[in-house]
Amino acid sequence: MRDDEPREAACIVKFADALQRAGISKLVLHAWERRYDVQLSERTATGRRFMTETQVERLRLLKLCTDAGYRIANIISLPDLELLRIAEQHALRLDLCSTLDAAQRLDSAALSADLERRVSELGPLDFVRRVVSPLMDEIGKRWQDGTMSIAAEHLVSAEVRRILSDCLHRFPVAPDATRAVATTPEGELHELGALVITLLSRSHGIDTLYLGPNLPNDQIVNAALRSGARVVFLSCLVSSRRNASGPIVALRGALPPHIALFVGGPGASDMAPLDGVSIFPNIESINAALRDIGTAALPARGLSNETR
Ligand code: B12
Repeated sequence: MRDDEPREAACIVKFADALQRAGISKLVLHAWERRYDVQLSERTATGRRFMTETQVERLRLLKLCTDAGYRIANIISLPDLELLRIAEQHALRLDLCSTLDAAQRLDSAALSADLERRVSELGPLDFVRRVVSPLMDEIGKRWQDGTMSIAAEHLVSAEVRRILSDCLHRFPVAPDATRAVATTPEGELHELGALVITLLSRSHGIDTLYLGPNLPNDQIVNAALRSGARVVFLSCLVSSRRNASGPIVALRGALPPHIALFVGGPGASDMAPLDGVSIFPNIESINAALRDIGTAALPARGLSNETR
């Protein structure tokens, strides 16, 4: 080490190596530092440039995000964790090119083979996280900006639905397992979220019956009673926003107190707390509750909004 280099040699990176690892040129780095008045590198007392490991990683993430199409002006002040999330989402989308191409061509055989390969490589739960969620998000974007036909979206939705349904038998449940039903409220046609929660709850040993989407309240209550369910899982995307929480309050009122009502999905995330209804903002937040139900530790009246 030369005299003018800082002491913590282990976490410092020579300027040229840092630029190479981040994949950007000196010119671009200087332009970003000047234009946005940020410090992305350090200088020794004698003016020699270097970077810390943390700075190299930040620069690498900034480069990945700009490659993903984000404008540097919009991301330069984001925290590292947010940059990492964007970069990961982009990597997942890139990885889905073959799936999206097959969908765009309406090539059902290729689409099916592609998704089957992914589910067998990843297993059902990782398949949902790493394939279904980013894939359906991207399809939603393309559908909205008119670059993907409704037919292509329908083809993918049908194929994902088939594969997730096939996966249900991979989680056999004990005959005395806690029972549940999963569905979407009347008017809600988005069903993949309800299938995902069926799959996840079965992975926790809960015997969840998938009832399909768009079910009127009286049918939900009837199915829950006839199947001996202790929990009703409800997935809400658009309908709950439109109709506010009225139908969910009505469902809570119609269900006997010993049956818990768990509501989740994007349409539930901005719902006001409701007495006797557990609202989950995302799939991760329900894991602890599912573990409790799987081990039969469900409170008599079900949970309420403490999970928010
Ligand atoms: C596929 C799709 C459809 C298909 C659904 C087919 C099917 N068989 O399910 C069809 C064609 C029917 C459809 C119709 C419509 N759609 Co649509 N659709 C989508 C799309 C592209 C994907 C949805 C999806 O399946 N995602 C994958 C699943 C796995 O994700 P998810 O449901 O969010 O579930 C995850 C979490 O939310 C959570 N979760 C879900 N449920 C639950 C429940 C519990 C208890 C828990 C804990 C967690 C949980 O876990 C899952 C895994 O992480 C989305 C785009 C998007 N970005 O979501 C638009 C989208 C949802 N649709 C939209 C719209 C506007 C519509 C229509 C109104 C369009 C129209 N003009 O007709 C209709 C409404 C129909 C209706 N009445 O319900 C909008 C909703 C906007 C809004 N916020 O209100 C979106 C966001 C598209 C957009 N960018 O505008 N759609």
